[in-house]
Amino acid sequence: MPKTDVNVAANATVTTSFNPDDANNLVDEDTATSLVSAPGTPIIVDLGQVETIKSFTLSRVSSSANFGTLSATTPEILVELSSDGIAYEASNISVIVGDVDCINSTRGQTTMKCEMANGYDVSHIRITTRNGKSYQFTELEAIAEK
Ligand SMILES: [Ca+2]
Repeated sequence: MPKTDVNVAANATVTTSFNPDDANNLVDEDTATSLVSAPGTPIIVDLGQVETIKSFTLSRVSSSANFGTLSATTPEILVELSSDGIAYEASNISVIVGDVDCINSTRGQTTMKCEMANGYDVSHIRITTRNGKSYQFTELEAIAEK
């Protein structure tokens, strides 16, 4: 069987203490639904198991978004990856020198996308908006070949 790209974040379990009733909107594969973040409040996406992903894409509503400043220490949108839900490493989609390299990345008004070289084992993705900023996220996708 040839492998195909699968969005392993689809209908993952999303936990956040701000707007928790909207949490699933982040992973419902519908760009018309969204989850608004609160500064400093993490949004945790639990894939349910370790998946070897080759890319992830975080989309947001452009009208809500002044593009987060890419910063070594204080990114406005911090994206971190974990393979156990305990220890997280920052993706360099959001920090200049990340623990998790992107071989290709996109940082735009509505899209942050990171492609990783050899796949990366991930069970949890944590998104935290900072510096007093809130964003209206429409969808997180994490792509694995299956
Ligand atoms: Ca959505």
